[in-house]
Amino acid sequence: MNMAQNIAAGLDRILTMEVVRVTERAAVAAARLRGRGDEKAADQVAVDAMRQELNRLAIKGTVVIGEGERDEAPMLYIGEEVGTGKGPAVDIALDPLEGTTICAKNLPNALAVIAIAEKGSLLFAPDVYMDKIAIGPGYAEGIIDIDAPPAENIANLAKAKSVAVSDITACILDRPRHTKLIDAVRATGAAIRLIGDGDVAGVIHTTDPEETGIDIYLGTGGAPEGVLAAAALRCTGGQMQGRLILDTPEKAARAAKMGISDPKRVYRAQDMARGDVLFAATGVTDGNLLDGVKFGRTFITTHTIVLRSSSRTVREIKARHQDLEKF
Ligand code: VTB
Repeated sequence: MNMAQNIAAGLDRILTMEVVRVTERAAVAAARLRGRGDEKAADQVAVDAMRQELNRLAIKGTVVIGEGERDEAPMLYIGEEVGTGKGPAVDIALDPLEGTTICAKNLPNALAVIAIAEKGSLLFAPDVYMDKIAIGPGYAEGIIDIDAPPAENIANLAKAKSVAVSDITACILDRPRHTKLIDAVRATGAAIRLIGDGDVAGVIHTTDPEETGIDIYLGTGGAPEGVLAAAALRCTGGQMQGRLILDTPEKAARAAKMGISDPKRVYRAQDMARGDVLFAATGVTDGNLLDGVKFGRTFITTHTIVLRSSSRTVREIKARHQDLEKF
């Protein structure tokens, strides 16, 4: 494939390699503040580091999922232009530290995350809650339904997997708002992994149940995290449905301003992240799929997963950084 055909097929594939540095850099910065009990500080250093590295990429990027609205986030705010400006126009969804609290407490599965897609192809989601359901690849389309009772979704998944319902594990955020959901899942006999934060990782974990022990993700988390997870699922395969929770006139108005005309719409992964998508995540703390950053005496190691939707390639990059000056 020559260069022109390569670009015509979607994102420039060189970006798949370049993007790794962006999440690596953010993860190392955040990892230095693991277990210090200071969410804000850990987030801030990750944001600074990610932004610095992102601005070296040869792209004309626009942040569509970022740290917040311009007035509340001085850096990596929604609408901020990033990259050198000389390169393809792309949309970017990012979370320099997904799981600020888990990083502050030094618990598993904090990540530095980014998704890059062709211009105009990521859902411009307001920072509200999203109801989500997700399973991994290899199942017939339609075996999950966000509007079906949890028992039905779990039974359908168990049947498709040819296992008993009691062999299924659901991942759910540990929140009071999920009391009913948790009771309904427990009543089926399925197991639950309750997570404190980090539902981007929770959704991604459904794509590799043998490794992670998680078969299905259920419940309500952040909408921006929903778009990031959808981008990952577009690359690995798997099914996801999400619906924004616009339960006040203010939220509905905010969503409308962002171009959302049907407030009750169910978005599938391919509706939240369309076209060619790249996704990268580096572990900050040790997790089910990724190791956290390790600080050696003379080197730092990072573990990153890089995914691309058009080829469905899953790359794992373990890097040993010896030029410690740059961190
Ligand atoms: C989740 C989780 C995030 O927010 O989306 C969650 O993935 C949802 O919000 O790590 P609540 O905390 O209000 O439940 C985080 O926990 C933090 O951004």
